[in-house]
Amino acid sequence: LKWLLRSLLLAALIVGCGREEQKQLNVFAWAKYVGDEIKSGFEDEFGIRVVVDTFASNEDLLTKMQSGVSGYDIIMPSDFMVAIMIKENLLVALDRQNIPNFKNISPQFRGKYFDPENRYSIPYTWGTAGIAYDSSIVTPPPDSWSVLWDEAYHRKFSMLDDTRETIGVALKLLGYSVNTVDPQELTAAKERLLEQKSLVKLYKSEADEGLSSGDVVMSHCWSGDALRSATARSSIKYVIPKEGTTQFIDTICIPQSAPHKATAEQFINYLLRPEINAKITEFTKYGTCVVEARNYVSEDLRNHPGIYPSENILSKFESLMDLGDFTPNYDRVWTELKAK
Ligand code: SPD
Repeated sequence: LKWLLRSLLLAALIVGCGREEQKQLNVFAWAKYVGDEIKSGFEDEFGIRVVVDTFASNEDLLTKMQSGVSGYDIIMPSDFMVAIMIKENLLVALDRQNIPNFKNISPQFRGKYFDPENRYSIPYTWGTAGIAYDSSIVTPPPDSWSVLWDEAYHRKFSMLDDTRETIGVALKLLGYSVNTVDPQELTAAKERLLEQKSLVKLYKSEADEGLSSGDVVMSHCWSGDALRSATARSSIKYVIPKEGTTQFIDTICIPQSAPHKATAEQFINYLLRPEINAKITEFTKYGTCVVEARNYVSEDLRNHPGIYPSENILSKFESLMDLGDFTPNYDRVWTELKAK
């Protein structure tokens, strides 16, 4: 009898733990990337609580994942960071049978260089980096990255707190590739950023916040965040400088250390339903990869080229690439800039 009782107790504990494990999904995302409606829709339908923490740069996300004890089930690295994480064996190979809604993803967004068979990543959003500015104050309207070196805007603008993007601005201004591995070009970019530093009010990746509050009049900003701040302050406009820019695809991945892998795949599948995916567009103001979602978004976003790009736009700008062994050189420039 003792043996039977002990077995029953053990079985109850196992079932209990199993259930407990299924009840929470831990998401690590960019700021304002997973809206309350998306979260609560999943929670209500599946009875699983969704907890979202945020990070501000791909490098911060990588550091967290390298520590190996994050507890996150879903992470959202950008393109080049997916390549790095695959190389470092930090991502789970997805079981497509559990993600049948993968079929809803437009061919335009599949098979990109960083994960040619989408074994590890599902595209979540896409966008560009540019300049968001208050058109009632910044005149004439800027058309070049050089406005971010203009003394007239001394401590009135912000730059992204992002190694590759911000070094990328200086590289573009100098006419170089954002993926240069030429040490002299990188040094030239560093010098431009050091010259600029005293003009910069702050380095911040949530650039929409300063623009919406009026704390800054101009920002190096990602497209969706620019659109978000334009909803708060209608005089905000967004421009892609004539020297060119970066475009990115942010993705959804499951880290190797995820405690709830099956639930994570269930969540990914849920996000790829057109009517749910439309809510991502509405909330983040970024372009998404599910074409059918267009039928569910509001009229003003439905024909927005920043949300639904023409066929060629995703090859028009430069994507950040994994620079392999050269990456620490960028990290050193960034550390030096931030320390000055
Ligand atoms: N608030 C959402 C910001 C999304 C940023 N995407 C980052 C791309 C980095 N290359």
